[in-house]
Amino acid sequence: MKTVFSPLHAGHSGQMELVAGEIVPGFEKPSRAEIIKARVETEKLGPILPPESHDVALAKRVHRADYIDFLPTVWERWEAAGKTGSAIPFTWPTRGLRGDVAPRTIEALLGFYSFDGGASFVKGTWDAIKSSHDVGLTAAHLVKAGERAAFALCRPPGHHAGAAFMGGYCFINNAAVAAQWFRDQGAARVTVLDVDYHHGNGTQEIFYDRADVQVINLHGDPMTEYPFFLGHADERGAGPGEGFNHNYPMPFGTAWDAWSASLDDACEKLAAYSPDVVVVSLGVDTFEKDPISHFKLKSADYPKIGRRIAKLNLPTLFVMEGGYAVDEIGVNAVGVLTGFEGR
Ligand code: 6XA
Ligand code: ZN
Repeated sequence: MKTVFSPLHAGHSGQMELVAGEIVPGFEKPSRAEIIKARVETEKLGPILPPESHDVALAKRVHRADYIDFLPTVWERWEAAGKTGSAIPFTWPTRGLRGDVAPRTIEALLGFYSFDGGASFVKGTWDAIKSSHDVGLTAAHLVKAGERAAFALCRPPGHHAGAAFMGGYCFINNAAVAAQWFRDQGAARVTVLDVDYHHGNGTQEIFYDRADVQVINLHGDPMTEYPFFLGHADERGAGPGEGFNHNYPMPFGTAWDAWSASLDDACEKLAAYSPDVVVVSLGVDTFEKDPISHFKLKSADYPKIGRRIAKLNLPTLFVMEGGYAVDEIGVNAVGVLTGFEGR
């Protein structure tokens, strides 16, 4: 399997995040991608290719244009306002406030275009976002060209990013952009299968009222787990999309037996939908030692995930999302891919 990777991810480094009352160094750090890349090499998964540049007009197929146009301007506006450190949002247009009027200052716009204080900017952030977008689309091209599967080693991740907001380390929703691109290239139906520990609220929002992209999420129950405000089992899609969104919220402590039962059920729904291509939002923060998550999967479980997905026998794009147990992130993420390849 070919991997697409860009060194430009590394400029998104040293950013702070707001989490549960504290401003802390981001768990989403460059070593994550570097360790996965090193494991791709030692496991001889296949060639590692640089991304080709793709127009962000493709991202605007699933994101609002004004949101995508805002992202490259953040850091220069932040510096022009005399600020340093990390650009972190702090005020959000929740219920009872105006979410329809874009304010003018950078500190206000950060809140306007986000849902939490978890996606923050430093100087190299936009270049990393753009490279991650390019990585996802370049890998999608490989699958379109006939590869059975490809691995988009995206960083930053994407699945929390909605049509017009960032959050949870995510800016552009790489998996959603790729799914839409496959549709635009002629795929009749596409499934996004999200196995990250956290609910992919952005992907769900983007495709919620559509029947042409099935979205399936396995994740920590939002009653107790981030992102808290989406991801319940009764969210099944709306209008023409009714019945094409499937959520599998699971409690803290969930281990392989229960998790894989959800995966089996999800794969049955996926197979019944009969998509032309599958986009896997591949997070490995389901791991028992993940520092911010509460499932109990073991390293030996990840190849089993890959084998189950391979049984679908469909063209498959793997898009990297979360995973913060850095020492094991390479073993676990690449374990899914080697499992997919039957080894
Ligand atoms: C709160 C936790 C963000 C989780 C990000 C993630 N700052 N999403 O891994 O999949
Ligand atoms: Zn996650």
